[in-house]
Amino acid sequence: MITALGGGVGAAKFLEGLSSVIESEPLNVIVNTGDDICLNGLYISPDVDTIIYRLSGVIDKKKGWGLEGDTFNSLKALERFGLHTWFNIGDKDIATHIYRTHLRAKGFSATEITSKIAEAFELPSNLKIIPMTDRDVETWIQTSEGEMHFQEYLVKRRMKPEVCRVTIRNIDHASPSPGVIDSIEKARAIIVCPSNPIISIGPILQVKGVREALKATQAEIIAISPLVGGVPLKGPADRLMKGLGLEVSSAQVARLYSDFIDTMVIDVEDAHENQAIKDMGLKTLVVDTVMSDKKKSAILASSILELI
Ligand code: FO1
Repeated sequence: MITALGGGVGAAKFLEGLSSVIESEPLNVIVNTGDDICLNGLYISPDVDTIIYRLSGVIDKKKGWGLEGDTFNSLKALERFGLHTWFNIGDKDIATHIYRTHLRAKGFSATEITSKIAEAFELPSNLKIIPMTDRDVETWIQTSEGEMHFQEYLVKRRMKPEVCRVTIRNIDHASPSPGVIDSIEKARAIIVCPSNPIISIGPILQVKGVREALKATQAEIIAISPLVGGVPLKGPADRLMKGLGLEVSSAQVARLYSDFIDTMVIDVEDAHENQAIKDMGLKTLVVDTVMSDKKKSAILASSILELI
């Protein structure tokens, strides 16, 4: 069994390649839920949905999130009622959020709901998507213009306000969901996807017992930097790292994980950081990490599997 930790567009792309090269070996994906938001009464779990949509082949490839060929008529119609319309929920995508909200009202947990959604999208049976916790947690960003939900910062405010602090609300009460610790303890390898270290991987590491389990596991742990040439290909990793007073580099990403990973994978454009990462006592792999298509993410996944 291989276990992956991730969230967002970069993780989904990498997992698409990984799932194509592992054949039928079980792959458990522990997914960030800090990006979750309740808008207009609907519960949305963007990272979980992005990974399910990508792995079941229905993702909007151009955007990297949402469903291929979706339209936005219902969103437009909501304007009449003065509801939130800044978060682009498509007409087909909304069905997933209605289903999640319906199941929550019936008392199902995030883990149960995620597995039902994955089943409905006919995810291959060796792939298991596990939300990091069944607790409701939310990532909030303190900025120069006040505190706001991460999605508001990312989508509504287009990452414009300056970041001062990141808080994962309710994380102190978050226990790992069933299967999380087991997936870490029993894996032959664990891959930290090329996801934002602050708001995608960071929340997973803050769930009670997860970091300790990663330190204790016998599994080989390999992390992939989401930075290429010192910048993220998508998203606010650089702004968040800078805002928290961290150097924006793959070496810094490695430093954030150095207490539990064995190997750091960095892009060829960041090869000059190789020695600094080795000096932390880590192994390194310097390869092309830009996943411009499924073939390239499969090549990246294969080169990582060769390390195991
Ligand atoms: N990202 C955007 O940049 N703009 C959007 O309007 C948007 C809507 C959206 C709806 C459903 C969903 O599952 C994801 C959506 N995303 C959108 C992506 C999401 O905000 C981010 O990719 C992740 O939360 C970052 O990890």
